[in-house]
Amino acid sequence: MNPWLVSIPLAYLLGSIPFGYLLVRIFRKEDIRSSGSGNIGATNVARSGAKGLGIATLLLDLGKAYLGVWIARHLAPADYDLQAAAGVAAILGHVYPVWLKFKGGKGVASALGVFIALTPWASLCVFMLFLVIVLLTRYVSLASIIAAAAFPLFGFYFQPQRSPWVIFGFLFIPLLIIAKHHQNIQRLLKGTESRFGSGKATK
Ligand code: NKO
Repeated sequence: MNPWLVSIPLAYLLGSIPFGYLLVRIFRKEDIRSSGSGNIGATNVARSGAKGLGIATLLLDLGKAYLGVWIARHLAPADYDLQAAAGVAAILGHVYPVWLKFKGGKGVASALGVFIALTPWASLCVFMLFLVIVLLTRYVSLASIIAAAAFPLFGFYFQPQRSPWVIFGFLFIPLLIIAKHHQNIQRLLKGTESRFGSGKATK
């Protein structure tokens, strides 16, 4: 069987597991989509008052995407293109999950999982950048946007392969993340974005 036919749907399905939604539904009997920013990501889960569930969401969203790329690598170890394509499929699953009428998350934690699998050093760099911006501004969304925008610089520096799939993955995933933050960008410009830990949240 062609490893692409197995890896790509599997990566999408793994990516589409909405852990933030599920954890809040199971442990708090609430719909995270009607709280705070309405996002199903780790930040909004933590913002809703469930710090532990927020951390679990971060790790599970990161892990599912990492696993999608990992499976592709084990089915076809020499095919880095397939790993990049599986990474894109995992992100599409997270952002457009069939289970939630294609309305998923913003792809930040999942992208970190994909990029840790594809290019660990570049991921460490964007993660450090992310941390610095969160510590300085307490805007998770701003840190996500800047880390996403900076990713291609680090990705192409640390990853010598320049195939169409790699170029597409390294540019498309960050662009999708930034596009999914359009409401956050508007709030940042208006000065109404909620800072992490302030307890405030607007939809
Ligand atoms: O609810 O709209 P919100 O304020 O929640 O949420 C905005 C937020 C959405 O994302 C998340 C996931 C948060 C994960 C935080 C820790 C992960 C560290 C990620 C660092 C690097 C990101 C790299 C992107 C690579 C292209 O933004």
